[in-house]
Formats: sequence, C-alpha cells, structure tokens
Amino acid sequence: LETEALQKVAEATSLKELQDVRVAYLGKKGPITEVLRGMGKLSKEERPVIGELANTVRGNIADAIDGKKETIEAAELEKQLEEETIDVTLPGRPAPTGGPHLLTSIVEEIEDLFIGMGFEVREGPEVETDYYNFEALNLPKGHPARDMQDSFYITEDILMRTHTSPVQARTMNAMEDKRPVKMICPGKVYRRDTDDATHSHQFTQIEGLYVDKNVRMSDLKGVLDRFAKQMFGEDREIRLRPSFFPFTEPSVEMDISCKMCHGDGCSVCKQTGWIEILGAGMVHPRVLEMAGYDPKVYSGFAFGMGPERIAMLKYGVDDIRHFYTNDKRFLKQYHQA
Ligand code: FA5
Repeated sequence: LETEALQKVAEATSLKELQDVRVAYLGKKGPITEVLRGMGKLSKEERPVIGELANTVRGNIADAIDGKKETIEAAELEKQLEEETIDVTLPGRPAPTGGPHLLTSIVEEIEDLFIGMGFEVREGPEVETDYYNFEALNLPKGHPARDMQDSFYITEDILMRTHTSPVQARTMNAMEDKRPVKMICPGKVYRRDTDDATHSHQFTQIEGLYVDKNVRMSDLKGVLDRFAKQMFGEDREIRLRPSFFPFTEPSVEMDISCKMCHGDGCSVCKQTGWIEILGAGMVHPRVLEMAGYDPKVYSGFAFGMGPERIAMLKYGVDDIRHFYTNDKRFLKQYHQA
C-alpha cells in the first residue's frame, strides 16, 4: 500500500492531483483509516504491531505528500515569475500630457507685462454685491447705464459680476492708509450677452487701476501704448475713441487694427478692420471719494480689457467660442513643446 501511494505522489503533477492522493490514502474513507478503525477486532498482541505499522505508513505517505507539495508550489511560482517578467527594453507607451489653455497663457503674458510696469496682481469675487458691481462705481439703482451690461442676478442684491471693475472699489476700500494703488485684476465675468463670434456670456477681463498724486490721461495713453506694442508688435495700429463709462471721466475705448481680415472685413472685425479690446478712462472723482480717496489730492486711471479678444487678434482665432468648446484640435495648436 505504501509503495503504491508513494508512486502516486511521485506521479502527481499538480496540487489538485496531490490532494486527490491525500484523500484516497489518508482520507476518512481511505485504507489506513479503515485499518485503524478495525483495531478493536484484533488480538491484544496484534494491536500494537498493526497500530505502529499503520501509523508509520500514514506518516511516510503524509511526509511524501508534503514534500511533493513544496516542490509543486516552487515550480508553479517559478513558472509564474517567468511569465510575468517585464521586458525593460520595450519602448514605453506615451502618456498624453496636457498644457496650459491659450487663454491662461495670454492672461499670464499680460500679467507679466504689467508686473514689469510696477503693477501688482489682485483678485476679487465672481459672485458680487450690487453695491460693488454698480453703486460704488457711480451706477446708482435705476441708472440707465446699468443696461449696458445685462446681468445674471442671484438675489436682488447679489449677482454674477458683469465686469472686473468692482475690484477697483474693493482694492481702494481695503487700503486703510489710503496709499497709492497700482494693480491689475484678471478674472471671469458674466453677462446676458447673445453668443456670437466676438461675444460670450461668460468671458475674462483684466482690470487695471493706478491711483496716485498727479496721474494724468497721458500716463494712461503711455501705458496702453506700451501694452499694445509689446503684445502685438510695433506694426499694429491702435486707436482711442471717446466713449462713456459712469466710473471714468473722460472715458475711451481702444481698438486694434485687425490684420487677419486682410482689409476685407471678417466675422471678428465686422466690416471695419478694427476690434475693440478695452475700455478705459480717468477714475471718476465720485468713485475715488466713495472709496475714501480725496479727489483733490488723488487722481487715477483705470482700464478693463478682454483677453479672449486679445488672443484672437494675436493668434488669428476667428471665433471666441473656440475658447470654451475645448476641442482638443484647437487647444493643442497652442501648447508649447
Ligand atoms: C467694461 O466692462 C468696463 N468695466 C471697462 C472699464 C474698466 C472701463 C475701467 C473704464 C475703466 P466693456 O463692457 O466695454 O467695459 O468691456 C470691456 C472689454 O471686455 C471689451 O473691450 C471687450 O474686450 C470685452 N468684452 C465685453 N463684452 C464681451 C463679451 N460678451 N464677450 C467677450 N468679451 C467681451
């Protein structure tokens, strides 16, 4: 019996086969268990002899099975390791990487340019109070110019800011010692505009504010001129048109010549060959006063520009909606390698 069992153990090639051998010889219904169960029928002299023999046989078979089990397990592990080896010489799979959105890059470029002229970068909330969005900017309730910027109201007194100009009032208010202010503020703004090639209901603005003693219109012109030349190159033409904003007096709008239309007019520049990129002016004395700055001592200029339109002009993007539809084919063109 032992020889037969050991033979089976030696022949087993898998853990399953080995387990079958264990059940067949050492299991409850196996021959050895049967022998041990039948001990009662044996004579006193036979019992210890047969008992010892049965136990030895059982021990030998069990040892053989355990030994074989280790061998099989080792072989299986070996096989698994072999199958799972990694060929380190294979070329890796490329992981697709993202890059900054064109709008992010433009905003950063504009920030750098103004930081170079001594402006600091500030931020303000997108959900704004009626007070900062309008009243602190000389636009009391019922003022007709409120209609210039159709607004998304949240409650009667809270709205999505329609421009970044509230940050002018917030910054001046926060200056406890009323010292000079020279800041820009980039951020998102919201208007109930109908979307078209140059208008979006959510877009970006960069506000600028410079308040000090003796700030003049010529300072504003100088800063805007330097900005435009650095942004678009010396050959781009700029024009300032008189305009109106309740928070600046006098007010202007700045247009840039629209070279991408090659003089024929296109959806971006309409038929005029110009595109408006910013509004600006000298800070209205009322706005200075409301923020605690004495208009007899201080004067200032402010501007608000649209980076989408600046990017459109600089890179020949023909529709503002490209910035928000996030078509990868569009976005990828502007990723730096
Ligand atoms: C204003 O929002 C003023 N707060 C700007 C200002 C600031 C004037 C400080 C004086 C002093 P306006 O509505 O014109 O002005 O918008 C400013 C710029 O935002 C525009 O020149 C344009 O570049 C951009 N813009 C306006 N509406 C949209 C729109 N719907 N989609 C994309 N860009 C827009």
